[in-house]
Parts: sequence; structure tokens; C-alpha cells
Amino acid sequence: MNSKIFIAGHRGLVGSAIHRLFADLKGYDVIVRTRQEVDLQDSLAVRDFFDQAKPNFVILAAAKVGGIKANWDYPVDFLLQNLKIQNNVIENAHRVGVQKLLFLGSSCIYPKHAPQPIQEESLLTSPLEQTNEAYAIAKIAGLRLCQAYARQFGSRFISGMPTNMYGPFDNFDPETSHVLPALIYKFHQAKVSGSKSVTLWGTGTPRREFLHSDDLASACHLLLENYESPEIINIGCGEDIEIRELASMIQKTVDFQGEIIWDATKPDGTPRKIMDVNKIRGMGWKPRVDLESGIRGAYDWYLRNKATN
Ligand code: GFB
Repeated sequence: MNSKIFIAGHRGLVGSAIHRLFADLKGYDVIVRTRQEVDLQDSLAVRDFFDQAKPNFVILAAAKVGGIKANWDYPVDFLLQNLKIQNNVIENAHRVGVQKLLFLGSSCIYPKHAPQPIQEESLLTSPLEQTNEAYAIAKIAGLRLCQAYARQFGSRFISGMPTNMYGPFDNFDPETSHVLPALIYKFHQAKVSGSKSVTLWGTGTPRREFLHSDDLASACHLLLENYESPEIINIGCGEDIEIRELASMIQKTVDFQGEIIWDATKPDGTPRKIMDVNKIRGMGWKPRVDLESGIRGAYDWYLRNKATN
């Protein structure tokens, strides 16, 4: 008999990739709900949904997410919405006897000045980066809640910590999105409107690691079926680049001929956050999408689905 798996957040960047993968796998019946059908912030709605659906497995990819500016401008939304979503889903998963739950956190749970590459053991060893503290605190509460269920009830509630993600179904809004989709949007708009320059945020010197959402989906599959420890596990590609280099790559992909202006009045965020991925690599997983073709694919998706000329 197939196992019922609830993928929370299936319309987002990460959840949609996980949905695509599990929809094609043998042995699973995938359950998804839109926000209109079940608002995960509504405890009663989530309770009713779990009573009726009774999933065997849960992947919690639903979250309020955004780039550096959105995190800074809306700390209440990032803290409160994420706490509500994860508390409702994790508590009800336990209540109806879900066999295994995978909670997804973020690399921003680690201290601003954690030694690089960041090992899982760096969690809570020194202060967080200010620009995304609200989101990080919510995600730390989520992973700790999973660990608490594991300790108190023996629940198989595990937590994966993905690095900066990108891919289809990303948010391309220039104000609220992460850097990679924001740059696709900005270079494309500048190209079609004939602008001579594009203004990017910060100094361009921070370094970030980027993982394609399809690679995260394959990591989630592996962890759900093979990872049993309540200890968190990093999910990344193990390589990072300067934001300036990323900008050049996207500029080239979009074929924008103008100049880049760096607005240093905007925050840089954490100087560097590259994950130590030895733990998940040791399980035989590795990413398949290289950054250049991943950016090409994300731009193609943007052109097909979002771009207005
Ligand atoms: O991806 P991003 O918004 O967030 O920004 P974080 C990464 C870097 O790109 C920062 C620079 O140094 C930004 O200043 N940047 C340059 C830009 N131009 C732009 C632009 O037009 N838009 C954006 N968004 N950035 C996020 C956290 O941190 O990482 C989240 O805020 C989450 O909570 C996520 O953890 C993974 O990488 O700094």
C-alpha cells in the first residue's frame, strides 16, 4: 500500500520541487492543499485537515520567506507566521501519529560569524545576523521543537538546513525576493526598457552559496527515507561565490549590456555563509545542477511565466 505524504507549501520554490519529485515516485500518494483550502496559520483548520487526511509522512516546506530587505522590513511577519505554521503542522503531525516529518530550516540559523564552512555544531554558539534574526529565531524554534518531540516522544521528526535556494516558482519581486531572482528581474527589465544601468544592493562583496530547488528535493527524498537522527543536517552544494560574480553571470545570461551600480547604503547582510556539507555528502547525495545552467533555467522559467516586455 502507498504511503500518504503531505507536502506543506507545494506552491513555493522549494515545495513545488519536492512535489514534482514525489509525484513521480512509486510508493507515495501525495497530499497537497492550497492556502485557500487549508491556511496553515489557522490552528483549527490544520487540526481538521490532519484529522481528515491522516498522512503517514510530512515534509514541511511552507514558510514565510523573503530576501534581505523583506526580512528587515517585516520582522513580525517572518517571526509570527513561521512560528504559527510550524507549530500547527508539527503539533498535529504528532497528534495523528505521523511516522516521519522533515522540517526545513535555513542557513541563516547559524551565527553571523560562524567559522566557514559552517558545521551543524555551530548552531547557537554566537549572535545571529541582524537582518534576518526574526526568521532565524522562528526556524531555530522549529528545529528545536522537532528535537523536543524526538526526545519526549521518540518521534522521527528530522530537520534539514538548506542554503540559499533558487529555481522555478521563485519570487521575482525586486523588493521582497532573494538576490538571484531579484537580479534576473532587474537585468531583464533594464534590458527590455533600454536602461543604461542596473542598481544592485550593498557592496557586492558578500559570498553566498546557491542550490537549485531540484537538488534540494532529491536531498529531502534521501533524508526522509534514510536519515533518522534528530540532529540537524546541512543541505548545500559546498561552493560559494561573491555577489559581484553572481551579478556578472546573470548579466551575461540575460545579455544586458549596461553598467552595474552598487548601492552601498543597502545592507550586505552576513559576509559569508557556506555550508559544511560533509554529513549529507557522506550519505551519498550530491547536487546535479551547476549554477550556470541553473541560472539559465531560472531565467527561461521567468521568461515563460513572469516576464512582461
Ligand atoms: O538573497 P538575499 O536577499 O539574502 O541577499 P541573504 C544576498 C546578498 O545579495 C546581500 C545582495 O548581500 C544583498 O545585499 N543583493 C544585491 C541583493 N542586490 C540585491 C537585490 O537586488 N536584491 C536582493 N535581495 N539582494 C537571506 C535571508 O539572506 O537568505 C533569509 O534574509 C534567508 O532569511 C535566505 O535565510 C536564505 O542571503 O542575505
